[in-house]
Amino acid sequence: MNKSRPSSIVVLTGAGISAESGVDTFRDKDGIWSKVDFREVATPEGFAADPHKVHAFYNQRRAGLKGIEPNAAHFALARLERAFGGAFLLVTQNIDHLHERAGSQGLIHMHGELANALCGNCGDRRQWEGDLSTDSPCPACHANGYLRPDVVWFGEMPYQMERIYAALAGCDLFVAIGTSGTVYPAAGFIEEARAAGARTLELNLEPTEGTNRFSDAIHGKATEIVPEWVERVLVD
Ligand code: BJW
Repeated sequence: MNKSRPSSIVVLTGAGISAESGVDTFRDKDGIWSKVDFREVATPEGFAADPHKVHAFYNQRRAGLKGIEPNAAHFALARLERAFGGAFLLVTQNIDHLHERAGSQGLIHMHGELANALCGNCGDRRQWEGDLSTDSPCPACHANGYLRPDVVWFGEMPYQMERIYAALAGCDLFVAIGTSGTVYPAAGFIEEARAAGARTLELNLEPTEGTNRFSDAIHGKATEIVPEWVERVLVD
């Protein structure tokens, strides 16, 4: 295994990096999917069946964004992006804005952004801070009933996949942080990175089902292990 300083890093983050900021994860014991059926709120079919329920679910989570702050792990990744001399891509599955608020700049929100609305009629996408409802007219095409949260539901294609796969094909270090590795295509990124000959590292509270697929793993709270790892990369 090549332990020399990496020249191209791809970092994938999941809900666990925001957990210590007070954002719920999905599959932990008290996670979001233990309280709500994902088929009802996170699929196009669920939205078609009951848009009021889906809007209420995301309106509540959007309102919750106002009270949260980035934590030491978000700040550490922003510092890595600024201070690392090589190629760096941060890909997040999270729909919160904590990476940006910590100073990350070039990141990809592959599962969309909670603070954006998407029009299912004209494709307009724009920042949306308040509630969405079935009566909200699209500011671009003025059609009623088409606005939805700009998030990627099951069965939908995540964003910017070509750019992500290109970065994975050229990276020599892939790091997955705070993700259970159960949702594809993100769960398959490690195989892409391995096929490119990259070293792979899992940083998570506890071992995931896929831990053995990584060449290295460090387990603990993101606010502790991510800043420590970033400092090691930058001094190496
Ligand atoms: C800490 C911590 C601390 C806690 N410090 N760590 C069968 C086989 C293969 C694939 C499929 C299949 N059947 C269906 C599919 C495809 C499907 C899929 O993968 N399903 C699986 C569940 C099997 N995927 C899709 O549909 C995707 N699209 C797709 O495949 O497109 C191609 C296609 C298109 C058209 C037709 C067919 C195919 C889209 C997936 C969209 C996922 N969307 C969600 C909701 C987004 C909006 C919202 O937030 O409501 O995204 S689901 C949810 O899961 C959310 C997350 O981004 C995603 C990943 O969750 P994450 O981040 O990993 O969270 P957790 O909770 O699972 O894990 C948290 C981790 O943190 C844990 O490990 C903790 O230990 C750790 N942790 N505290 C460090 N303090």
